[in-house]
Amino acid sequence: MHVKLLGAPVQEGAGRRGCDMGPAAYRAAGLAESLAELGHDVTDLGDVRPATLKSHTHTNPAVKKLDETVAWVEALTEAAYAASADGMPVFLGGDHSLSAGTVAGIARRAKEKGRPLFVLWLDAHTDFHSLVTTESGNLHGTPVAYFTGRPGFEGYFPPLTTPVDPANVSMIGIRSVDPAERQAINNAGIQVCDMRMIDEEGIAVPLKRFLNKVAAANGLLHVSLDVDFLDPSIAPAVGTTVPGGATYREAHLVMEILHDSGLVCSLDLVELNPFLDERGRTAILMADLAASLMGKRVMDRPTRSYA
Ligand code: DIR
Ligand code: MN
Ligand code: MN
Ligand code: MN
Repeated sequence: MHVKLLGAPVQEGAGRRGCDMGPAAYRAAGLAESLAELGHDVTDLGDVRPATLKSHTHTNPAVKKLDETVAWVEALTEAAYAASADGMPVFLGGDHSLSAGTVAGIARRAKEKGRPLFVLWLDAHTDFHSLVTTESGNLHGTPVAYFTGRPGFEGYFPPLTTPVDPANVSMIGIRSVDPAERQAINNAGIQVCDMRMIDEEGIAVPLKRFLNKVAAANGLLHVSLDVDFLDPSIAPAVGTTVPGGATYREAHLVMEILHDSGLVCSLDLVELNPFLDERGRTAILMADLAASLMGKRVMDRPTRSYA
């Protein structure tokens, strides 16, 4: 597989500074080298640069850093579209607002390839606010609403050419949902596997259910991995820790099953804030999880064993 690393040093969507150091931390953690060791052809395309700033003012006074976020989403949409012509783009974040761009660009590419795009959202949060409903004003809480075509972005974010069908989105690991998001998620019909479901069913069952749906539709799958999907005890370097997250083995199992599925076309690694890390441990864990998704394993197994 030709893996293309693209740095997306976006920090304006998060409430704390430091996510702009994420791409450098993944490089220091040896992500490129560990993927190359697995036999992949790895190219580091360097960092994406934001588009030219345009000035917008939103009627919701809570909204923060709108112009900066729009400039990133614009540039990342084009970068994701270009990089997904062939090979597998891996976006090194950067806060989660970057996924408004990466998913929009990948969706445009999938449509050209005649394949439906599915999105697996691994996160403590649903990130389903619109510019109107966000209370914190941190735009990393909005990407899923944008790329599924939820109203409330027109005139600010780049016009969306190819919205992702909300029925093709699955969220796993969820444990922090704001009231406005809860209502909008239910209306949109997005599948949410919250931590209680994981406690009761295990993490593999809902994941395999979703992957079977992707495979049956001959779909492509974009994976968006937020550091706060993980329990803060193993992944402290994130601005929005929420207790009760995925364990070390649950997270690796998800990645291993994703690898076996052969369905993943692109990946976001988001919300790593190296300023909050402990000697790089969160960066190293995220890089190890990416390696599991790209085929690192203990013992060989037949592929597509998820069915
Ligand atoms: C909260 C926290 N729902 C907000 N969101 C996120 O600010 O909208 N934290 N995405 O990572
Ligand atoms: Mn997120
Ligand atoms: Mn989150
Ligand atoms: Mn949120």
